[in-house]
Amino acid sequence: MDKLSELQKLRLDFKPVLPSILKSPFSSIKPKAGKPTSSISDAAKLKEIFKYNFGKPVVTFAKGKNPSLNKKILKVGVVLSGGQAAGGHNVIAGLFDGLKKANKNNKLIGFLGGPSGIIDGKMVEITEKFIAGYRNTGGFDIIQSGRTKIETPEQFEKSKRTILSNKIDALVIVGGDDSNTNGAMLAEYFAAQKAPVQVIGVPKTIDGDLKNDMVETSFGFDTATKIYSELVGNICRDVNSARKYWHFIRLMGRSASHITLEVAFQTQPNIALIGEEVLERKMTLSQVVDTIVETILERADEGKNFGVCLVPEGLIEFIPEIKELIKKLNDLLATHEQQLRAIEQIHAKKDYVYKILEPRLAELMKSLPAAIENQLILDRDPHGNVMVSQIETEKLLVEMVEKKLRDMKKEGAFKGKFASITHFFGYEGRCGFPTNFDANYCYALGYNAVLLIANGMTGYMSSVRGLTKAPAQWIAGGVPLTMMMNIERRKGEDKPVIQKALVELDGKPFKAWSAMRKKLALEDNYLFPGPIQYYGPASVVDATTKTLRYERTAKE
Ligand code: FBP
Repeated sequence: MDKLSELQKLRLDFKPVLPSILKSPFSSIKPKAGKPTSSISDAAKLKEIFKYNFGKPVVTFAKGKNPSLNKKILKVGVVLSGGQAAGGHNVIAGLFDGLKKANKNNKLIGFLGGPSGIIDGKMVEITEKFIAGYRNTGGFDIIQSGRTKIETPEQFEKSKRTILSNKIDALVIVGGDDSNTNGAMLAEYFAAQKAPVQVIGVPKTIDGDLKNDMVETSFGFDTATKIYSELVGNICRDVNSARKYWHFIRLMGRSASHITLEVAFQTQPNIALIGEEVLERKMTLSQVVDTIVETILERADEGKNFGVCLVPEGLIEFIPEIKELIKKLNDLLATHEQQLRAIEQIHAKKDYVYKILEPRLAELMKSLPAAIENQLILDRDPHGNVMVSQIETEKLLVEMVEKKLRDMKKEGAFKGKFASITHFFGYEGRCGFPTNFDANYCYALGYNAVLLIANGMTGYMSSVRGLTKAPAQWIAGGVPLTMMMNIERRKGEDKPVIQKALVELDGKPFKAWSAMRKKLALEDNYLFPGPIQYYGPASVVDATTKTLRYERTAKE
């Protein structure tokens, strides 16, 4: 039996390229601080909550003598939090190599199974031998992940105990917006408790919704969108060959439609719905269905009873009437948690929910297919988010499109045929071998986090920028977590959170898509990106996402 595939063996030897600035000895890299920062909004409230960490400056590393570098031996803990994203293992490899470069006696500890590993004190020391088998590989299996939120005073206290009793100097939290929000809370807690523990975040999520000027993309987005693009491209070719089905493909990405937009650029399907546009235009569910039907009819008129429609998994949350329903359900599920937990049968749970909802919203809920109703009242994740990956929006849309076309057929308004196939591409995009981009980016993020720690920073996110350039030219530094925050309603309460970056309708990527979509709806200009390539010409193996190229060329 083989232990490793040929590609596995080859990828272990890939040497990530560090930004040039990070290659110097640490004592020759100086942090340059910018001006004090604020938050996205709600500055006064956030200043009150984050008394110790609010307003810190953005930091960029530059060449120069650094006499204030912390030379003491460091013990750093790392945790992988939330959904998997390709490159997590390289963050750990970058951390490990950075720590050993600073001092061979430095230690890296991995908390097992996500944040619960910190609470429960479950950990493992990461050694050269241990990390060797994981370099440049996908997945989070080196120390696994989890979605526990460190929330209650007891959990904060237990986390502090684990960290102090193990003499850990700094904690690196690799996570998305919610996990990094948790990181900001921990940094503040440690500061308030006078516990000498630094907290540094690393931007992870395939969803691509943790980004701003200083954090150009989260890791994993590049690999996930390339994997989905290969699959969608293959379906486009099948569609174009068989010419008999409409494929409705739901793509992961939580609330934001960045993944769908990027896959649309890479494959040029006939329809790509963008949740943020649906919200902005306040489109009802039946209006969304109408726009799909319009394209189906136009294509049928040309004898094309086939096509590809991309559906972002978060679409359902953006349809105003359903958004209102979900918002209400979020509050009610939190306030009636115990009562609902005591009810076992799903139909009884639904009856209970109908009674506590306003009649108008109860009627709306009853009008949805039973499966969708059930999915809407599923438990929220520990951060209070609806688990949109469990809601089969593509099936809801197909059901409604079919009904509309049946009615039109009876009236003689539709003469074509409609046969559909639904898909959901989600989990298959999260653990592939990281692209060269993600392998380099993650390694740099981990390595850079060590520099932030050695320079005494806390409450910062590791930031590596200038990503459309070659890795050697990337800029490294840190961005204060509070700078990305605002106050939002979660589980029925106002909470400080890192704001999700949604698709901006006046941004270059969306504008580029809206300029091309009319033509793509009718013509069949499908693109077939094929599988990720790791070896070959730079135009193929090092290509960043189109989203990043559109966004950064708009700004540079
Ligand atoms: P993160 O935000 O934690 O990175 O999660 C990303 C994601 O893959 C979403 O796209 C998806 O909706 C969700 O995780 C699925 O969660 P789970 O893995 O708990 O089923």
